[in-house]
Amino acid sequence: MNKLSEDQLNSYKKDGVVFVKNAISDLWLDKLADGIEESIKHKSLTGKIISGKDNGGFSGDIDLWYKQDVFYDFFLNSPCSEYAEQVLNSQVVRHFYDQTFVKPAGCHLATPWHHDITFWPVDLKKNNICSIWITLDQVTKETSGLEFIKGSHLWDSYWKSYAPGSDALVNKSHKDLPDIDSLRSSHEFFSPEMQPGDALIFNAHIVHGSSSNLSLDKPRRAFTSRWCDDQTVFEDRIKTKPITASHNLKNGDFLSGPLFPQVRPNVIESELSLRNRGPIKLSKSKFLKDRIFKDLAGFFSFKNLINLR
Ligand SMILES: O=C(O)CCC(=O)C(=O)O
Repeated sequence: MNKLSEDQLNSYKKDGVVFVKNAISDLWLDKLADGIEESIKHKSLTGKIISGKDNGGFSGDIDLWYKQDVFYDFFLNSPCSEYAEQVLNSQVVRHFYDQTFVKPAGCHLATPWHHDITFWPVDLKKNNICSIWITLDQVTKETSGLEFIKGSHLWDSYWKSYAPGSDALVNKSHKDLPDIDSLRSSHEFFSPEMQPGDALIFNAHIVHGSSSNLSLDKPRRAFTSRWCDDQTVFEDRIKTKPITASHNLKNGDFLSGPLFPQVRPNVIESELSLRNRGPIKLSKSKFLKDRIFKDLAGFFSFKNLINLR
């Protein structure tokens, strides 16, 4: 068991974030690096949308495990599910999804202050989700290391969520975050210097962001895996992360099934059989249909992006 200390678990509870030195081995790091390189060359439809245009070379993708074996292997066999089990304080841990954030040297794109919970098709009150952000490169705040407002996971608000370079998932019914940078003296920030293989594990509600990559020679590659317990409830709201493969979940169901497989205390073979047969196919028509019915304006902004590429 990759055990977190009592102090680390207390930081997760109190601050909403915990730093884990050498969270994964060099072997996993090498595998992630290869996987990320491959994912940049062969972006999914959502990856193309997320990466956008004129974003200083920024590249991101989502649900990489659907088609790349290395990311499937990573969530099944890396220590991340063990970290998740401890911070979620749950015997049952499910893989929610994975995501990359790559800012090449000199990439001007910042990740705006945001919290993740409003991005996601889950009940805003019934979620126990953590993210594990792993850096593949040495980072400081200046080279786009992640920065957090300590304790902001306890703020009782739901904010508009901005992704780097895109406002496609901004739901106008949520509030604007206060201008964090002009109120720096009112908050306590956390942005550790990190080495390849170090991780930050954080709560779904914590406010975080990152600057552009000011390094002129080093890329900043990051990989996030996200994890939930068995009481997290599916709720498909407008402007939330699309689920691009077929599933049978209805609003009010617990997140489960082949797209959100249980990993701890054990895997459930019937949930893995879909992926074990080969890459999970994205359904472009389902993706576009979802967007049309859920959110007409959002559909047109996505469609324009797709057509432009
Ligand atoms: O890497 C970044 O800049 C953003 C990461 C992030 O927001 C996340 O993993 O939730």
